Amino acid sequence: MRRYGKNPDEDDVRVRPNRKGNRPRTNIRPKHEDASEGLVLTVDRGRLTVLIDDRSVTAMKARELGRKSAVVGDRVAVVGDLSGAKDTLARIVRVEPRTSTLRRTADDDDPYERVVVANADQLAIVTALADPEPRPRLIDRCLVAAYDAGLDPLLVLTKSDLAPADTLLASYGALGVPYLVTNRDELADGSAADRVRERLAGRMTAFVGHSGVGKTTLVNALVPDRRRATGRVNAHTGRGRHTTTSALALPLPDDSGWVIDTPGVRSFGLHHVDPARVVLAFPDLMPGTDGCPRACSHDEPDCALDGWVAEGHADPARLYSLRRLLATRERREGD
Ligand SMILES: Nc1nc2c(ncn2[C@@H]2O[C@H](COP(=O)(O)OP(=O)(O)OP(=O)(O)O)[C@@H](O)[C@H]2O)c(=O)[nH]1
Ligand SMILES: [Mg+2]
Ligand SMILES: [Zn+2]
Repeated sequence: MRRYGKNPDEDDVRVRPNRKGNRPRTNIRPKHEDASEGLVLTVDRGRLTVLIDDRSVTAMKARELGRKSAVVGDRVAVVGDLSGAKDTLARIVRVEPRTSTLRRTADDDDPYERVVVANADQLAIVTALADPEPRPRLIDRCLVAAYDAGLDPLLVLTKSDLAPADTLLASYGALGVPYLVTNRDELADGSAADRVRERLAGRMTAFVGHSGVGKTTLVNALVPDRRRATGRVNAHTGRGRHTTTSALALPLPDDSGWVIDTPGVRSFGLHHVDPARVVLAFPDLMPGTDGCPRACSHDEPDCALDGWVAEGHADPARLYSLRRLLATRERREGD
């Protein structure tokens, strides 16, 4: 089975799908009361960079953590040398319970989950309007993952200097997903960053999308003093070059939130997703599920939603959108 990704140590732990979204607390808690709290900023080959107060401390997992992984966005307890001085290495002794866990699998039939980020509360789904071509299937998949994990989605459509946004936006109208459209000129004059920043205020937002869509370009515009490398899109294949190879959390100026730049993905497998959690993102449809059979997928002949919507209780376009999202798991990407 193909395993996605180049950073096997980032969260290379086989985990059981957990339907509740949060992991149980670890039972090796009470020790290390002297430990300091920190935030995982990035993970690179088993070395984690943890922000403690205003110092970046390099740390590794303590043996007692076992196979439990710490990922970007995790709150962790750290002991040892916390000076942040060169060549020091602290130890992470605890990963605090997460408020959210964004997961994906390589494929829908692949039970191997990887955690993309922890504790994010917003998912910016970044899609280029051209170069590379937008792929609505990936947007739908990211939406499902966001709803499943309890993150608020934000659609960010880049490169409107190359192609218009209307067709793509029309197909998301009924979903009511908030969106932003950016282009090259607005990146240059700072107005794109200003508009995006408004949507990020006070939140921890993970940026995801295909390689080359402009995630890092946008993050650089938002956090200008921490420039990361960006990459040209290959003129022949129309694909990005996977320039970013590890996730990195960056604070927005003036303590106004956090952004997490992530490596471009080829796919967003949804093996772990529970349809019942996706419906929660459709509060207008929820009452209609009362008449559903047990463990209804809401995309089957016995589903009560059809009759309920036909009686006029909710907008049929909303049910259509829900079904489209649920069905994205049965279809291959790129269809
Ligand atoms: N025309 C145009 N090009 C853009 C825009 N935003 C980004 N780009 C270009 O798109 C290319 C890819 O940008 P990156 O920011 O590296 O893309 P990424 O999503 O971070 O890619 P990975 O790190 O590989 O996942 C660069 O050449 C950018 O200059 C835009 O609004 N318009
Ligand atoms: Mg990048
Ligand atoms: Zn149903």
